[in-house]
Amino acid sequence: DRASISFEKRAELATNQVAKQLFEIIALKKTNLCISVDLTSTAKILDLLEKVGEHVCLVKTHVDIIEDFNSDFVIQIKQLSKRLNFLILEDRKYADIGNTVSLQYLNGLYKIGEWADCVTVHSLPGEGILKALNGSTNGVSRGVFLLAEMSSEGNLITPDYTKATVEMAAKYPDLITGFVCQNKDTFKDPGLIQLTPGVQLETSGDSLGQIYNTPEKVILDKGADIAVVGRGIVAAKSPETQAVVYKNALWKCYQKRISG
Ligand code: 5FU
Repeated sequence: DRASISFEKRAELATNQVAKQLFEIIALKKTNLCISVDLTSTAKILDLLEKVGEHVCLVKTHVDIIEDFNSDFVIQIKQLSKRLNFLILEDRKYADIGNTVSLQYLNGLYKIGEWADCVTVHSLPGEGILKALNGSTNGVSRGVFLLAEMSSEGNLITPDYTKATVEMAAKYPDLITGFVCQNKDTFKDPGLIQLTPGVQLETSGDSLGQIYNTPEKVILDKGADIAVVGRGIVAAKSPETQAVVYKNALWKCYQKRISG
């Protein structure tokens, strides 16, 4: 099963170029930690990434919460991503008809397609949404993480919806980087990445329905390849120290997992 295969080997099995790059970065930097930088000022985001960027493989953004978004921010985060060797995932969770999503992806204030290596997408509207994001902008490969499950309490995703989402993804091997999901049985393809949010050491949830699991639980029981940590790091007294704590805990679990 995919969870027992090394990230090096899985890089060779990936059909989406972003998935391949991500597997390679994970193996090289020995980190399967994704930081969710849910901050509302560009200075705070860049300052945080300067400190934690070397410890993560992926940086997840929500650009529409930033108060002072501007083109210089894009230049700077791209420079950081090159220097510290991480990819950028914009967690936009597109969920409209293909034509609208294509406009949202390439236009408006954020022009996400120009700078995000990959984006999150809901399967809800059907395949047109994947046709709209056809896998490259300006000749650079792009990727999609499809939402197959969510971490929040009472979400309306059913097992049938999850299964149909995985089947939809199989038709777009060049585009799909992986799934945002919560369980190891959700998909089998070792060339795809399981990205799992809802990870924290301190607490089991928040007041708005988020559900947390520990690094051990998500990597060893739930099959996560990359764990997404937001407030567990961002709200810590020393985000840098805490990033190292999560990085080491997650990596230890991965090593245990592949050693059988
Ligand atoms: F698709 C999902 C999901 O199922 N749960 C999530 O929590 C995405 N997320 C995102 O991960 C959410 O939008 C936050 O940006 C992040 C989790 O942040 P936290 O501070 O670790 O709870």
